[in-house]
Amino acid sequence: MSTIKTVYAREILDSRGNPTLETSIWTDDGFGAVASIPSGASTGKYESKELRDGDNNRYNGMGVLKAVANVNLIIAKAIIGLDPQKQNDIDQTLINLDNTQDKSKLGANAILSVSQACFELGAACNNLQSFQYTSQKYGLINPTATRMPTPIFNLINGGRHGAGNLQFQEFHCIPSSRKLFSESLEMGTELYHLLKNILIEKKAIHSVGDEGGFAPNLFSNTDAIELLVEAIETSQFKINDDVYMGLDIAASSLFSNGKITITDNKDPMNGEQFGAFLNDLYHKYSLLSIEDPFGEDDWQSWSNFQALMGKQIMVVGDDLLVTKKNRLKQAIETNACNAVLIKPNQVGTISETLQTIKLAKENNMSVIISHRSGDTEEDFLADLAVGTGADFVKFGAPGRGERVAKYNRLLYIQEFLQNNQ
Ligand code: 2PG
Ligand code: MG
Repeated sequence: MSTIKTVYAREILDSRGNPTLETSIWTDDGFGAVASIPSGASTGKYESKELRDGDNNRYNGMGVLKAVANVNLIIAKAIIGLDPQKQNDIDQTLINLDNTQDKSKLGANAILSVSQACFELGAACNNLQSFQYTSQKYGLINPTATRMPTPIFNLINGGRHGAGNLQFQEFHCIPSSRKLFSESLEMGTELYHLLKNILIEKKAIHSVGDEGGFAPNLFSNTDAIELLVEAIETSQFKINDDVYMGLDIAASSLFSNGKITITDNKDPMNGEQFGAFLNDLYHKYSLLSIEDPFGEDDWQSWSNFQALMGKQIMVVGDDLLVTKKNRLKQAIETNACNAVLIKPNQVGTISETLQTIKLAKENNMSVIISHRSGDTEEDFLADLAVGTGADFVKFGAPGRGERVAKYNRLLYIQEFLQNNQ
């Protein structure tokens, strides 16, 4: 049996130029794994907390040297000698060591970097790739090249991710799940380039936001949807057949005193009015999914919306659920949504992430594995998505290194599966 011999964390940079952790773990018999951790901008109130130094003399207070020290000096001692394949034991050790509800003592960033590196190390010790290890260990699916997750491409970035004036955070193109992953990637990329040309022709801003999508200044959010329609209509693909559209409203950042103000409507709207507005958008554009249409505490609006729209579209809980099993349970009980966004750093360990995925699947909810707006060249999420049989992945636009690292990993996995079946 391999046991953990060395644990070493260091500070690296993420795609926004902010520090994050990279943790390497080795076994006594020479296996090793490295994991780096992303960071969100539109973070949910109920997420586990990343630990930042708050020292304004370094990286505007965003340094993670305290979290690094927590790994190297505290966590290392507790997990050296353990079997990296015992993921639940390792994660429980981390949870006990931290002993807070939101992992704020050691930092969810410190804890996840270790949890994820251990998971990848467990795969390495078995001479398996992480997606194979995931599917074998948790028995959620037997991956094949034709059962890969469908990519959700975030082609226009607004809200906290773009410097433009759009209130909605993300405008998605979603290929039909009939397509092979490689065909979907080709489609997403073709639409990405067409959209760029359209913006150039309109003399609009075509520089990109945090997730690689364009961040133009437009009159309204509906205009951004119209741009996606134009790109699709210019392409060889048929709208609502080959390709669909979706939105992440990220409404927690937009509602204030129970009302949302957007440039599409001259008056602020309450939850009910905004639900009706989104219903109209659905009828006009046949959207496939809408993420975070309401704030994370507005359970009633969520349930009303799910009752109204849940049969037609994916109602996706991100900030609402923060990848936590107890919040997902509440959503199931209150019928608040029918799809869950999974971001391991919202909860802080891989075991807890897998428990949430399992609960979602048991309740026939769609599962979407998601990056964060600040991310690294880490590609583990691609393996997690394939290994758990997730329905979708949301890894941003097909541009920028930290986004394509994950799409490229999916390409590799598809090819591997095609050649080994
Ligand atoms: C989201 C995410 C990722 P952030 O809201 O879905 O796209 O953004 O990482 O900023 O929370
Ligand atoms: Mg979101």
